Amino acid sequence: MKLFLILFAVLLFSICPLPAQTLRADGVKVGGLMIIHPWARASAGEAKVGVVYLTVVNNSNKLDRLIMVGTDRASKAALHYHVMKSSVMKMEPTGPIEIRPGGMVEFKPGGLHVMLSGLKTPLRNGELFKLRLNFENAGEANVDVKVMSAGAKSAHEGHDRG
Ligand SMILES: [Cu+2]
Repeated sequence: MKLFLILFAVLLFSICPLPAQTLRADGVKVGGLMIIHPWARASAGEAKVGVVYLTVVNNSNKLDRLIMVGTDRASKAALHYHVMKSSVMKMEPTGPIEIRPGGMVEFKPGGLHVMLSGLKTPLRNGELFKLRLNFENAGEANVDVKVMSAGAKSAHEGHDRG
């Protein structure tokens, strides 16, 4: 029975692609902040826009704010969020993102995201590219964004322009 359980666990682990990507306990540390699992979807064809998601955890006892984002990979990077307007999901630029002491902020499909426009080359599944994050207190962080398959439903319906 025990052997069966072990085999089962091994099997589960090997067929589930998620653990290696989402359960990484480590992240990039900057000051009291930790940036976890930055990822983007592969571009559809030659699309010039892209979206980055990530999680910021604030392990300090001071409020911090993400004030700016940037990358050499695109001509522009901006903080965006989704809003419902006349029952249509739209995206809009947002100001600085607060990360409370002991709290965390998740950038994820349908919510906060980093919008890239004017991509110099399309994002390809499996590649990494650099993203800069500037925090009010913690300063600058440079993270590797991992490009994942385009498969999942696009978070970009209702987007007017980059
Ligand atoms: Cu957007």
